[in-house]
Formats: sequence, C-alpha cells, structure tokens
Amino acid sequence: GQGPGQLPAERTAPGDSDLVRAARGLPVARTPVWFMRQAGRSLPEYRALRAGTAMLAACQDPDLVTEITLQPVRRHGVDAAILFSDIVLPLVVAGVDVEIKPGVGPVIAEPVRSVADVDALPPLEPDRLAFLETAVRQLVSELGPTPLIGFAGAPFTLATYLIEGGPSKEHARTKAFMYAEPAAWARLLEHLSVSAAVFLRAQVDAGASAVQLFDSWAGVLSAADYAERVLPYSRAVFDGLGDRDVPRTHFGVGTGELLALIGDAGADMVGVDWRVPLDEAARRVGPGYSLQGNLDPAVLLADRETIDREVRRIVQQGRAARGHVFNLGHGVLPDTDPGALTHVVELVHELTTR
Ligand code: 1CP
Repeated sequence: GQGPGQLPAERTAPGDSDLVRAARGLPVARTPVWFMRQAGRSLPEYRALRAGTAMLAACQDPDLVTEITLQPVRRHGVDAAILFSDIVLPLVVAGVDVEIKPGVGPVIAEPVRSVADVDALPPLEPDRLAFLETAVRQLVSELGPTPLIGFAGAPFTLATYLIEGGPSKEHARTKAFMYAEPAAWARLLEHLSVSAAVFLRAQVDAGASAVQLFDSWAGVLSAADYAERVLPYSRAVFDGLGDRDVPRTHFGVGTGELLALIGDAGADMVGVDWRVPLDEAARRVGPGYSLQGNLDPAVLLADRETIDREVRRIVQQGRAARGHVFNLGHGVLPDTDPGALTHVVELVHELTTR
C-alpha cells in the first residue's frame, strides 16, 4: 500500500508529472529540472537544423518546432519540454513587421510611439494559429509522460520591444510612454494581454501541460509602478486561461523587490533569478507558491566543482519552498557546454530522489 507522502509506482500522464506536481506543491519522486532556452544555440544539433532558416520562419514550421523542442529532452533527459517559439510570435502572426536579427534579438520596423500606433496594432486572430496547434499535438504525442510547457511574453516585456523598436537596457522610452501616455499605455497592455491569452489558450487546448509567462524585463520597474501599471494586465493573461487546469509559472529577471507581486498576479509558481536565494525568495512570495530557479547561467561556464557546489546549495535552499522546479535564473548562454547541462540534470535527480 501507499503510505502518506508516497507516490504511485508509475505516473505516466504529463498532467501528473513531477513538473506539474512541484508547481502545485504536491509531493514528487524527485525535483524536476529543465532549462530556459534549453533548445537553442548551445546545441550543435540545433545549429545544424536551424541553418538556412530564419528564426521566425522556423517558429512557424510545425515539424521544425517539434524536432527542435525535442532535442534537449533527448539529449539532457530534462523533465519538461518548452515549445520552441518566441515571445514576439503573436505579434508576427498578427501581422506586425518584426524580425529577429541574429546576435541582436527582435527588431520592430515601426515602433509604437503614439496613441494612433497603439490603435493600429492588428489583433491576433486565433484561426491563424493552426501551425502552433499542429506542433503542440505532434509534440504531446512524441513526449509521452514528459510535459510540454506552453509560454507567452507578458504585456510589459512585449511593450518594451514594441516601444523601443528592439532590445534595450534602460527601457527609458518605454517608461516615458508609460508615464506620459497612461491611456495609450493601458490600451497597449490590454491589447498585448489579449493576444498573450489567445496564444496560451491555443497551446493549452492543443495539449500543453503547464504555462509560463515571461516578463523578463519587469525588474526595471519599482514595485509601485509594477503593481499599478503592469500587474493587472499580466493577471488578465492568467485569467484568460479560465478554468484550464494547468499550473502557471510567472518569471522575470531582477524581480527581487517584486516577487510577492509576481506571485499575486495569478501564478502557482514564481520564477526567481540568481540574485535572491530561494529560501529568501520563499519568504518573500509567501506559502502559497512554488519556486522555479535559480542557478546563474554563467556558473555553467565554470569548473565542475563550482557547478556542483552551486547546484547543491540551490537544491538545499529550494526545500524552503512548498515545491521547487530546478532551472537557471535566466536562459542558457549560447557558449554553454551541453555536457554541463546534462550533468546538472543528473546531479539534481541524484540529490533529490526519494
Ligand atoms: O537565431 C537564433 O537562434 C535566435 C535566438 C533565439 C532563440 C533560440 C531567440 C531570439 N529566441 C529564441 C527562442 C526562445 N525565445 C524560446 C525558446 C524556448 C526555450 O526556452 O528553449 C523562448 C522561451 C524565448 C522567449 C524570449 N524571447 C524571451 C523571454 C525569455 C528570456 O530569455 O528572457 C525574450 C526576452 C525573448 C526576446 C528575444 N528573442 C531572441 C533574443 C535574442 C531575445 C532577447 C533579446 C534582448 O536581449 O532583448
């Protein structure tokens, strides 16, 4: 029989996987681990498959998406796949002129600088997401018990690209627009929350077992501005999932001062970068949330001894949370040795197998 806290011998449904269970604060067989940007330039098989295809074209090809998404699962034995896509894809599909420039990132041909620009943004029509549904269905059938994470970019982080016209450090234009044009700002974030919800619903309805909302750059805001001018729109994205029964992860970089708010926006699990230790992060978010993180991606460029020490520390500090999904604090750096990633998966499993 099963004692308290013990698990059934076999769990084969992705909806009952360790990733989903940890995100909900349920007992797990071992701490699940995956890596943000696990599919990407650190893998030679990715570079080979992507050769000759532009990033945004690759994201709209269901067979390429399926294969690229599966590569890190096969190679590293991670506990989750994340759909190969990009946060700007809903804009692209809606018809906004966006390009992903190699070595730069998303570049917007006509940045949003006025109320009229906001009103001219085309809506995302769900019937243009057939390619996404095909990719997700193929993936779910290939992945078997391994859950697929669907994702979207949060309204604020997408707004930074639309307003700045591309990647930026200070996001000064974004903040200026937010302060100077509050009505247009509200309309822009509302628009982006609707398209993010459409994008997430398509993935979940096609079979994704969990979702993550990436608000990568939210950490540039004060807690007061975040709470008043951003959080309601991220909450609207999660609310847009309705009663779809998938755990929700909410992630940003440099969000130490925002962690409680990030949880409060409607998350089951809060993503934490390397700046705040997980035991302290658990205190900041409070008891109702699991944590995901938080190895500094740069540590993977160091020696094995350093990697192992940091992994052990994070596994230990993660026990302070009601559930822990091991991950990096941000995406895999392109020159990471893939062997280091495989090693981290093995070590986390070894340290946490009950
Ligand atoms: O030419 C290439 O190979 C392009 C590099 C690349 C890749 C592999 C980009 C351009 N996006 C992606 C895939 C991607 N983007 C995934 C795939 C799934 C996985 O994690 O394996 C995901 C989840 C994203 C999400 C994404 N795109 C975020 C949020 C996560 C994060 O890293 O903070 C952000 C901010 C982007 C914008 C973006 N797209 C690409 C780049 C280089 C950037 C960042 C640019 C910047 O610094 O602002």
